[in-house]
Amino acid sequence: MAIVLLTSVHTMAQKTLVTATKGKFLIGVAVNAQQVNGVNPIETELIVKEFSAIVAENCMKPQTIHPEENKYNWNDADKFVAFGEKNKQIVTGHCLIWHSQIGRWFFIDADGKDVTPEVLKERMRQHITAVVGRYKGRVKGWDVINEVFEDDGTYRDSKFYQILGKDYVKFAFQFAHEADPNAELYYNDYNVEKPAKCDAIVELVKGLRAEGYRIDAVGSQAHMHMNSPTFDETETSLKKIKAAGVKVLITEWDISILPSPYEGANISVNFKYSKEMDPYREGVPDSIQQKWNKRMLDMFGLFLKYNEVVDRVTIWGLTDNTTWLNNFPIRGRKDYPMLFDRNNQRKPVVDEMIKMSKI
Ligand code: 9MR
Repeated sequence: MAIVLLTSVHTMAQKTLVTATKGKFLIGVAVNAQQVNGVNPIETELIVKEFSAIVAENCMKPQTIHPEENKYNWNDADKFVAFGEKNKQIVTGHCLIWHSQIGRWFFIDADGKDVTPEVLKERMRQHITAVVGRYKGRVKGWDVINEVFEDDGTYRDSKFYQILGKDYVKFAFQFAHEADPNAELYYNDYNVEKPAKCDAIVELVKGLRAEGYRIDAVGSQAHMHMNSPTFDETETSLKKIKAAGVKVLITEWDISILPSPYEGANISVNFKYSKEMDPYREGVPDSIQQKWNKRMLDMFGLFLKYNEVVDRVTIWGLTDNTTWLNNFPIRGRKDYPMLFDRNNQRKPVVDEMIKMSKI
């Protein structure tokens, strides 16, 4: 009897979201450079055991991987891709073209003036060809372009847009496809739940597809707060993307438990620290924790409901220790948005998510 009991406890401990959601969607995690380098073996074990897909939190971004015109830093990105292969995880590349985290050199000539459209297009081609080409056949899909639109659906006034106009988006998809014709290609953005932004993305996707460009999915970053986006806004965005004929990827999911002065993920935004905005330094009160759990489960239930079109749900980080939200949009706070706590323990909400997944 005692043995049977032990076995069943052991089996229960083995259940993961990966197995529970099998056939529905992939469960991914963003891994940071320390994790890629295996600095903390407990974190490594969790990444391998609890997730079926990985994405690089930072090491493939233009500024990191291509800091100067003829200089590439492949070190961490190579390790990241090898890590996924070794552990039989699906590897996503993030991100090829983004207005942020990109060396200034990309847009200027030797005199510091904006380059011509031809030069910028050629730099995009070289960058994308080098990065996608290096991992050809090993990366399942790429966040080709990140954050093109403002929340009101207008084009972001980025250097790419200023120099090349809207066409920079097409160029990015074209070059990525040429570099690895078998790779999936994604459009990625935050606040996809905002109606005007979602509509703009859907229009873009339809236009690209009508012109014969490959685009497989819209990545909805899904950086969420306790009260926004609403459940209905989120569901509507999933429906709209589905209707556009592409898959949805939940690419950077987290729900901040802290009060926020800002809705969005534009990392140049920063607010001053105050104690009132950092209320849970000593721990999260039970009532708030329950509210967060419910919100996680509501959203996860929605992803499950749309699993026919949702291909992957990726959490933007592993533990509450390592989440970017401890420093955004206010530096030095204590947030609790991840599936694992500061002691690397799996939160009870994961068991609830596992139960929901089997229905
Ligand atoms: O989580 C990332 C953080 O560690 C970096 O400092 C930051 C700038 O590179 O980017 C964060 O990740 C962003 C992602 O690449 C794109 N969407 C918004 C994410 C959160 O800012």
